[in-house]
Order: sequence, then C-alpha cells, then structure tokens
Amino acid sequence: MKTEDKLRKILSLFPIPGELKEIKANNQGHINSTFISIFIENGKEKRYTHQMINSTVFPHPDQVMSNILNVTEHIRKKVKGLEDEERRTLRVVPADTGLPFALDDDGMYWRTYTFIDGVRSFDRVSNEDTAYNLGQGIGTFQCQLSDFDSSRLYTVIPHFHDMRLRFQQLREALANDPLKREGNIRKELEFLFENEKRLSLISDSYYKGLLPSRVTHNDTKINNVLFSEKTGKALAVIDLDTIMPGTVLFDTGDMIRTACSTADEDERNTDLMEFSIHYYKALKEGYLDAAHSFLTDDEKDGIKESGRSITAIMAVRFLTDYLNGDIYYKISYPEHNLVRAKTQLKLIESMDRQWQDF
Ligand code: ADP
Ligand code: GN1
Ligand code: MG
Repeated sequence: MKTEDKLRKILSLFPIPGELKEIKANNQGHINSTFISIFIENGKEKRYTHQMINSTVFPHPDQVMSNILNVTEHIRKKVKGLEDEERRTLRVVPADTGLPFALDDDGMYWRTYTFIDGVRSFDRVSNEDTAYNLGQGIGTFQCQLSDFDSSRLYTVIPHFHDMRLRFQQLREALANDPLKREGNIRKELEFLFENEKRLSLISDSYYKGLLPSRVTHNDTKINNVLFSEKTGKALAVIDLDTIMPGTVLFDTGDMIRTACSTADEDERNTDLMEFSIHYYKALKEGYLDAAHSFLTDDEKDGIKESGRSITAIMAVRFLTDYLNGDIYYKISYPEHNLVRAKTQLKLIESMDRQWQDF
C-alpha cells in the first residue's frame, strides 16, 4: 500500500470530523514519525498532528500515553481561564475505541493531537528575548506540575539521564563496535573518559537522593517548546513522551544546551559552536522568574552545572549510537551522530573556557 493510503487508513481510526485535505511529514524530531494533516470541517481548515510512537525507544506506548493524559489534564486545570488556554498544552484525540492510541496493521501505535496553531518553533535561539521566553516557558511548565505527585508517572525509560549507565552503554558499544568506528573517535572518547566524574555530577547527585524527585520532562530542547506568534512567549511545552520522575536540573540542562549554543546540534563546522553567556543569562532570568518559588537552594545552585552535564550526556549518547551503527536516533547521513557528538563536545569546551565568566 502507498504511504498516503496507509496514512489515510490510520487517520480513519480516529473520529476526526470533516474531509481530509492534505497530510505532510514533519521531520524535526529524532525519535517518532510525525505527520501534520489538514481537515476541512464546515468549510474551515483544522489541523492535527499524527505520530507513530517509536516502539524500540518506548516499549510501552500505553504507559507513555497514560503519563501524557495525566500531565496534560493537570496543566489544563492550571491554565483554565487564561488567554489561549486551549493552546497551552497538548490535546489528545482518542481513537474510535476510546483509547488514546490506535494500532496499525503492523501493530505500531499511533496517536493524534489537535495541532497548536499560531505558533513558531525554533531549533536554536537567535536573540535574548527568545532565550528569556524559553526559560520562562520551562519554568512555568515545572511550576504547573510542581504539585503533581511524580510517583503517579510510569518510568517509561528507566535511568534515562543516568550518566553512569550512559557511560556503561558507551563502553559496551566500544566492546562490540560492529562497524569498526572506534578509530574515528579516539580524541572524543579520551576527553569523555578523562572527565567522566565531573560530567556525572548532576546525575550522581540525583541518583544518590541528594536532589528532590519531581515531574521532569526530560527533553526540554528548544524545538519541543511552541512560542506564540503573537506575543513571542512560550505557549506550550510539547513532546511529553519522556515525562517521568527526575530532577528539574535535567530540564534546565537541556534548555541550556539548546538555547545557549551558537550553532545547530548537527552543525558540521564545529568552529561555529560556542556557548553564549548572553543567552545563558537571559534564559536563567526567565527560568527563575517563573520557577524560583518552588526550587530548593541546591536546585538553584545546580543550574549552571546542569547545562554542562546534559550536554555531556548527549555527547555520550550520540557517540554510543554512532558506534552501534545508528540504531537509535534518526540520521540523514552516515556520520550524522558523530557530527552531533562533536558539536556537543565543542559546546562543553566553550563552557569550560568561559566557566569563570558566568
Ligand atoms: P519527536 O519526539 O520526534 O521529537 P515531537 O512531538 O517533538 O516529536 O514533534 C515533532 C515536531 O512536530 C515538533 O517539534 C513540532 O514542531 C511539531 N508538533 C508536534 N506536535 C504538535 C502540535 N500538537 N501542534 C503543533 N506542532 C506540533
Ligand atoms: C531526542 O525526540 P526528540 O528529537 O525531541 C531524544 C532526546 C535527546 C534529543 C537530542 C526519547 O529528542 O533525549 O535529547 O533527541 N529523545 C529520546 O536532540 O531519546
Ligand atoms: Mg521533539
């Protein structure tokens, strides 16, 4: 069956009113397969997002969806009465069965969200206002969930941000090295293994129980936040697949990693990658404006280190996938994961060089 016919068949499993006009792929994410559709309902266009959940990464998609339903319901109550309340969190469209997903002929899980219109998304920051707005958006999101009992959430990927486990996975990948790629990454491996202890500081603190366990998004890169076209402010934090118990510092870390970098995650010219202190200051200000009331002193003190830690965990994960033959992240060319790892390492080097200045 042609892809378009396959997609039409999947969409027919959801009670979407109107006539399907168009369906297009969105290739921004590294994990799921995302499509945007346009339906004509009473003469008006209405858009939806349809995603096939990556079942290798998420072996229990039903648990992923249960987390998403619980968290979005909680946020929906918090934003009731605010301007744009409908667009401030994801809205799941249940399938005809009433379940929050439908299975295709291959047993793959699909879900549908209403599309959040009137928004912009970015792969990185290009001015301090956006950095501030991102920080404020993530801080607000955490604040909205600060009274949600994180033990109600399924841990959909155990030890997701456990740096010691990630190092172990890197060592295992090195031992197997199916494509004999070790020789290409000696310098990168040397840096990571030499710095393992300091790059594991945040993860070690959390797993030793020294930081509070809270609802954590675990994937707060900038393109998982939608910004209002009208106000420029963050409207919704999306991509809630990895929402699990964790530390807020995993989330500050990923926003710092993606908002304070001067180049894309997969920029081939690493000379373009630097850590921007200006963006960091604006981002932190926005974040604390929204989150200061519930954070402990230890959490506030960990913000700076969290950026370095999460950047390092990405470097380790991208290199591991490169060694394993690119089985986890979507890639567009054979060296893609290596390029991603190199930008992360360059970002750490730039943070290290400027560490006393911010
Ligand atoms: P992945 O897990 O693969 O990263 P995402 O859930 O982040 O998938 O979706 C990929 C992209 O699709 C997002 O970065 C965003 O631009 C767009 N998107 C996803 N869901 C919506 C939505 N409900 N409204 C508007 N845009 C969306
Ligand atoms: C993946 O799904 P996406 O593209 O938003 C990954 C994150 C990484 C990110 C790196 C479930 O996020 O952990 O930080 O790529 N998601 C998962 O860009 O592994
Ligand atoms: Mg995403």
